[in-house]
Amino acid sequence: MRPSRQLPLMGLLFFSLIPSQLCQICEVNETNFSRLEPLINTMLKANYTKGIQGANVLLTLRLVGIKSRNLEQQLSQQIKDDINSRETELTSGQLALGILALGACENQDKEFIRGAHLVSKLGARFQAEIQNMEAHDGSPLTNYYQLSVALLALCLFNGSYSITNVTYYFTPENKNFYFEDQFSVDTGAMAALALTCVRRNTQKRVEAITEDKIANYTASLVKKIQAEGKRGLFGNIFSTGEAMQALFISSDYYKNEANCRETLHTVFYNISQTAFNLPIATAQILPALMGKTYLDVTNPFCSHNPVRFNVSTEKPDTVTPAAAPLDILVKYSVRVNDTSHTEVTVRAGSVFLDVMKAAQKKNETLFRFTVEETSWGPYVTSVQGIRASSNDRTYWKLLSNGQPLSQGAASHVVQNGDNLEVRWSKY
Ligand code: CBY
Repeated sequence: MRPSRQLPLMGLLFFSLIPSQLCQICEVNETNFSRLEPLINTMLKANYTKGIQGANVLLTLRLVGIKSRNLEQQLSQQIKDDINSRETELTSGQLALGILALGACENQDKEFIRGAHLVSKLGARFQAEIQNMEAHDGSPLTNYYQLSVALLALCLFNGSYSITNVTYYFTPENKNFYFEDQFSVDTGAMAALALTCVRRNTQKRVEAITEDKIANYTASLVKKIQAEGKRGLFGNIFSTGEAMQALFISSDYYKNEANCRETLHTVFYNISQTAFNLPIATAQILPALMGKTYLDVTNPFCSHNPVRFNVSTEKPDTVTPAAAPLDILVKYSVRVNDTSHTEVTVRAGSVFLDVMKAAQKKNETLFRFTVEETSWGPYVTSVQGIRASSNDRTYWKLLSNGQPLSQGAASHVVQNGDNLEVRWSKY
């Protein structure tokens, strides 16, 4: 190749390297890799996830460079089958995660993305979210977490979206960044990642004023994330991985090594307490712990250095139950305007959902309910026939002893004497 042709190539390479060099990464070093083993094992058990719900796990396997050919093939096949068979039912965020997973790093699934025109279909899905906001007082079909993942995937895979819409709808003051006046760190982090991609892509193609606007939104979102920081966590343990990614790319928070130590210390503690026993929870924290962000998905050096973990084939320690399974007694209530109370007996170690089932068995009219499977487990969609609605921003909130749960109905373990409640609420 003649030097004159090499020059632009070198320039391209140089520019593609710059963003990652500006990052202030806080990653686990090799001496501490053993602490991540429970996470890797949870991911490798993810062959129980169904269809598109494995997208987050596949994305992380590829991004982090965990080599497990069987699992990778199995997840990729399930995702493609699901997209083929029920594409129109998939939400914007599900389709976007599917694209990110199938298109992450160099692999053969890219052809499927092209052949099935997934990126232009995602563009239409993003448009439908915006139309819904126009018709329903600013509420999207799903939520801003999903809109942000959709924008991120469109941006990374050269889809089309309108910059005017982005600057109009992604102002950090938009109500969709908040649930009951509480800033959603998960949502803000995902939006900060998407907006950073948009800003990097639009440089020199749009007016400086637009670029400044997007940069300001990102800075403001990151500020709000930091304001939700507590002992190294942002929001809660389940939002911290994605918050770390946002902080890597648009803040100098982790320039301070003490901040990095504090986050890793708390995360390691939570790993030891089995906080990450769902594959999705693991998938959302692992990229950050390995110094990666979702923006690396299309980086030519994506997973260039695959990591080698000593993956144990031993079964993880399970908590040994007391000799005989004990029964426990809990209170359960459903609150709309009035409250319906009951008391049920369930086995020790039962989860919130078991209590709901026991109450339903006792009184179908008062306690009947429906759920929908999500990657975080069942989401309660209706109780007493009253259905949650994105357009009205209504949902069934789960509480224990007056406090909202930080886990879903099938994960939260109940204790003897607990006062459990599902409350008709607005976010
Ligand atoms: N993913 C999504 O669309 C979900 C986005 C998310 C921001 C998500 C948290 C964050 C993430 N990292 O995935 C989210 N939850 C949303 C948007 C919502 C709203 C869903 C409604 C809508 N229109 O989309 C809503 C209603 C505000 C909501 N979450 C409710 C709940 C409660 C569910 C109760 C029920 N009816 O079943 C619950 C249990 C809180 C409560 N006390 O009632 C809840 N969420 C929790 C706890 C969580 C966390 C789960 C943690 C865990 N270990 O199980 C969460 C990670 C998540 C999932 N919600 Co919401 C937030 C956190 O704690 N960091 C994209 C899609 C493609 O997969």
